[in-house]
Amino acid sequence: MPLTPRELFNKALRGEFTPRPPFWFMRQAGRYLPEYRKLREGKSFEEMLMNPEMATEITLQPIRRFDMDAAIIFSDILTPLYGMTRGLKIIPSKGPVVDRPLTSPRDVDTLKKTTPKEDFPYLAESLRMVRQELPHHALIGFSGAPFTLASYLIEGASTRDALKTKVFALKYPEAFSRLMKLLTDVVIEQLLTQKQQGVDAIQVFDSWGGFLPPKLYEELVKPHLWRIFVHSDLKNLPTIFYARGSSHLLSVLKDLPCSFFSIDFTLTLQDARQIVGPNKGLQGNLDPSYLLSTKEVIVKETTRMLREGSTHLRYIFNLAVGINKNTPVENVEVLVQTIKQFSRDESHDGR
Ligand code: 1CP
Repeated sequence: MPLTPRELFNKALRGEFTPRPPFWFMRQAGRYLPEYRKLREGKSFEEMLMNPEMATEITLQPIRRFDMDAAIIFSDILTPLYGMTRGLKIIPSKGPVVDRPLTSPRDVDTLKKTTPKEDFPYLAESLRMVRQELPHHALIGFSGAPFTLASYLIEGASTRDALKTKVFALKYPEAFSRLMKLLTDVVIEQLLTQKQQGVDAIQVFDSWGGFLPPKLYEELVKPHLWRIFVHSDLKNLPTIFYARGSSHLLSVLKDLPCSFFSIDFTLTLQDARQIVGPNKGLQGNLDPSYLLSTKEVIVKETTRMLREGSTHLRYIFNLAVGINKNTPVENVEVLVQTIKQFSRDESHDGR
């Protein structure tokens, strides 16, 4: 009997032999899919996010089309922030915007600690519905990392450099630490809720963590991540940590007690492996720009990467950053077929 996608995914999480590496794509649900754009017409992002039937449909769309091994729940890293701050909205041409960003230590005290049960019950309900519809695919839950969430609250929008966040942390270390503690509590509860709904793994996204130099990352961020990953109720759940633009941070991150690191395109899988050692899993790291090129280029680079990654058993194929919204779906199909046809050499001595 061939393995189900869920079995394949879980075997790779445990470091067991699989005929090929499992795969999913960051931002696999969303704007490059015509069926997503159709459903999105005339609705706000929040209307879709907060409606479990719609969130379930959007989560399933890429699986129906491409049969990835894992689905990632359609939600957002900003979900716990809606009840926490005023006027958070996603504006289609601009991204997230917060009405009153944090500018002083006292502003931290105005934040309300949100809980999944009271403030975003739709997340658990969406997961319950997806889990029911998709028993044979892996399901991934996720949250933003505390630093990235802090940056949205302080910058008030997407950031090019996290400058305001860094200055806030340097000028007001005590208030910043309070903010990070609060966000860490919120993240932990969000992850526990997702675990209760039977997710196979969770991924924590530190999308703006790469703006910090190693020393600041180690002092200001790492202790909070540590608290997440050693939480007694999260310990037996596989955890994937992703910090975008973070090759300079990997030697600081390497002993974090997570199971996998998701690697962006600022280093090769081989170099990442050298840094993190043999016992951590790696996920990544095709630059999604390839998907806007040609079939031949996609097949060639994907095959090369599959060979590079799958010398080791704890490997999940993924993109380096989220899929671009202008990606032709035919090119994603080429990528998917290339991965599905790949066969790991049975005789390899990967660990
Ligand atoms: O149609 C639209 O306009 C909405 C676009 C969209 C989508 C599809 C947003 C708004 N969020 C999402 C879903 C989403 N976001 C998922 C689940 C779907 C999937 O991956 O298939 C996930 C995992 C996220 C995670 C997310 N949201 C991150 C981390 C990932 C990364 O790329 O680093 C970040 C930074 C966000 C914030 C966010 N949400 C949406 C926007 C436009 C943004 C801003 C991104 C930015 O600040 O550049």
